[in-house]
Amino acid sequence: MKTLLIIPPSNSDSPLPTLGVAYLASSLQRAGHETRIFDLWTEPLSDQQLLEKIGEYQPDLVGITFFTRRYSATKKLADDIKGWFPDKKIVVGGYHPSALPRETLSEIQSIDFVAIGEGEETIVELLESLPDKEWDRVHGIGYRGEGGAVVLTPPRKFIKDLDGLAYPDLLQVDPRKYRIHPPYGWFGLPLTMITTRGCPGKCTFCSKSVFKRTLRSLSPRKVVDEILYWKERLPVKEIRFYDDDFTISQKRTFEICDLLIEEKVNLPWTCTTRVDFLSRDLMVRMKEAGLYFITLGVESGSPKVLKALQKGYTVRHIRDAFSWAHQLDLVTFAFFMVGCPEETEADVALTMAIQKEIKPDFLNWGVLRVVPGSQLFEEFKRDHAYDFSCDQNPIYRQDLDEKYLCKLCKKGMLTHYTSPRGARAVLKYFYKTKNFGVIANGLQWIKELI
Ligand code: B12
Ligand code: SF4
Repeated sequence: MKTLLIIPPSNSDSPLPTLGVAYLASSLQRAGHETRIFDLWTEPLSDQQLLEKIGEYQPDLVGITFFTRRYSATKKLADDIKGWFPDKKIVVGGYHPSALPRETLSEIQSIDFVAIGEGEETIVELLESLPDKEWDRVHGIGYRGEGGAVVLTPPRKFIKDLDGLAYPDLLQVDPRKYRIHPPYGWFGLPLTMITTRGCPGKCTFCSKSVFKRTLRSLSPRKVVDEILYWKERLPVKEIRFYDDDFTISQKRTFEICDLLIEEKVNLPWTCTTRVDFLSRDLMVRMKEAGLYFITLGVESGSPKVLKALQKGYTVRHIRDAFSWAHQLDLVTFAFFMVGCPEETEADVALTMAIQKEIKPDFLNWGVLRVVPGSQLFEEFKRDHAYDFSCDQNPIYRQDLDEKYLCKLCKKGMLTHYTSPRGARAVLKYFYKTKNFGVIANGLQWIKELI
């Protein structure tokens, strides 16, 4: 049978391969089903082109990955496809429908099914259930039953052994089609990988609708085998681990580093993690194994706000992590947030102060927004209406003016990028990458900040 998977278009300026869809494709292929991916993020199609291409391919099932921030594009895709081909079944999956399955089916009538949670097994079973219309036996889905009432089947169990998964189909979700964007990609085309699923952390803003709080990981051997596999097939020049918290198990990270060295992988790499999931020894080993750039969530410099966000780390962890990273001459990227629970102007001042103290090379400030599947969203929806059709998540602090919060973000970023350290980091990036194509974008961005 044939499945068409679609990645909706996005105007995000930081495109990265959508690994979830790449995993679905390889899982379908392994089960013997032909699968095609239309990645409209990298290769937008006009309505006419899309209609013609679907008409030519004639899939039995159309699957669309659904991000909250791409609500309107996803709805339009489903509406168009159902309008052109009323008999084609459409399933959506991902964080948004996993958090809001009933709402998704009620709001978007063109969607036949929502997949809730991990999708590799669900999509194969759903596809195979279509001829006999036995989809009520498929766990982890929702659909409209008799009289239009939404039916949710029992939850899908997690795949126990992630090592058993086929490699994501990166020949279809092709990293070469993605523009490398600053401040990443110092050495060239990145191989993007996700090596863990689920996180026991309790951060209140983080969506847990798909992978929940149980940590599952690829074994170090599998991680390195996958790198070697893709290194032979794609002209990758570095690795970008985009796990939420790559070093969540320090023991596993040491083992990955040992293998990267042992197998002479020789690719520089970057990862994102939490400041308290690190030690100096681990960082030293990571650097020996090729780490050159580390992204760390700082969020706030206020102990009170860190506690309110249930981050589980302290300002001391932030200081230590940055100090080790500087000693090892790693490129550092810090994330900060404003508009947090219990945050006052004095707390924002503490965040500004910690930014100056820890001296990251690159940084980003964002306004805290509530995303479906997070603890904050559950609290928020009790008192506030929400509407995602505008492709934006509501700000958490409804008592504050959004423009004021955006201004704080701009201030935080401008303070840094006009400082010698920030300016030096940007110049170094351009010097190293010769990525001059993005200078115009950078200048536009600075203009907007001012
Ligand atoms: C890498 C990443 C990014 C990258 C790239 C995203 C991409 N192309 O995939 C970038 C940096 C661009 C990004 C941006 C943003 N992100 Co992001 N990101 C992630 C991250 C860390 C990994 C995604 C991933 O690859 N997961 C691994 C794969 C295997 O899982 P998956 O994608 O969920 O797919 C599985 C299932 O969901 C399901 N599935 C998915 N699609 C479909 C479709 C069908 C038909 C079926 C059946 C099943 C199915 O099956 C898949 C296999 O099991 C996740 C957190 C996480 N750990 O997942 C956050 C996450 C997805 N991001 C999030 C957010 C909030 C954002 C931003 C809004 C941040 C911001 N403030 O700008 C933007 C939005 C961008 C946009 N306009 O869409 C939230 C999403 C919450 C939500 N309700 O949508 C997450 C969950 C983080 C969190 N825990 O809160 N992100
Ligand atoms: S933000 Fe990171 S550490 Fe916190 S719960 Fe989410 S994944 Fe875990």
